[in-house]
Amino acid sequence: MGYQLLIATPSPFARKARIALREKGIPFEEIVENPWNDGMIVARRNPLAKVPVLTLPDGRSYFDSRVILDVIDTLPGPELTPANHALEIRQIEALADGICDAVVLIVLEVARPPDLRSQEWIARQRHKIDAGLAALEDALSGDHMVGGVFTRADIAAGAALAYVSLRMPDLDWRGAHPALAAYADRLEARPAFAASPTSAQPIDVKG
Ligand SMILES: N[C@@H](CCC(=O)N[C@@H](CS)C(=O)NCC(=O)O)C(=O)O
Repeated sequence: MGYQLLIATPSPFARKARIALREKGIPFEEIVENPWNDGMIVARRNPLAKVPVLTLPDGRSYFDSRVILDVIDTLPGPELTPANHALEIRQIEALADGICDAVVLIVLEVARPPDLRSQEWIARQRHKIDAGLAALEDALSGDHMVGGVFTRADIAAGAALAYVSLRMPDLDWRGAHPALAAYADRLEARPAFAASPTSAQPIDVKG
């Protein structure tokens, strides 16, 4: 068995791992799961039953995209977390992941029956997204987030920006942040991003 990655096609967290493996040139099997359904492989490899999960050729599995990117960074290929900028890179990754967390919370809230939906909660998450996007634009310097080179900060930022566009098409972040939009377009033109497209997948949240 080679490397296996459990993903969902919309998941920005899974997309980080898909892109990182491709940037490294590591061949892997991409297995599409629906973590919301019963009987999925993901629940046997991650007690939290969330994607992504990376399984190594020796059978060990790792979950949580940040841990998975740490594992991927130990593999041969270009370094994604250069040591001289590691903290700044991780800070941007946390920011990008936090934007995605807020988007997920809005998507789940909007899926609730209208009388159970909290507009205050949605507005609270929306504020985090707006502030997070502004902070990403502030961090941007030329073509990259940190250190003038491509790093996992760019992988996380690119995954987050595409996810905002997928889930919140009415949020005109491109109009509000044109430099960030041009940056996202440059990232999406990279072969590893283009080979790891994000797309909607039906979810059926029970309960
Ligand atoms: N912190 C985790 C978040 C992973 C996550 O939330 N994955 C979602 C898909 S975007 C999931 O599998 N959700 C299923 C569930 O919550 O049961 C990471 O970075 O990998």
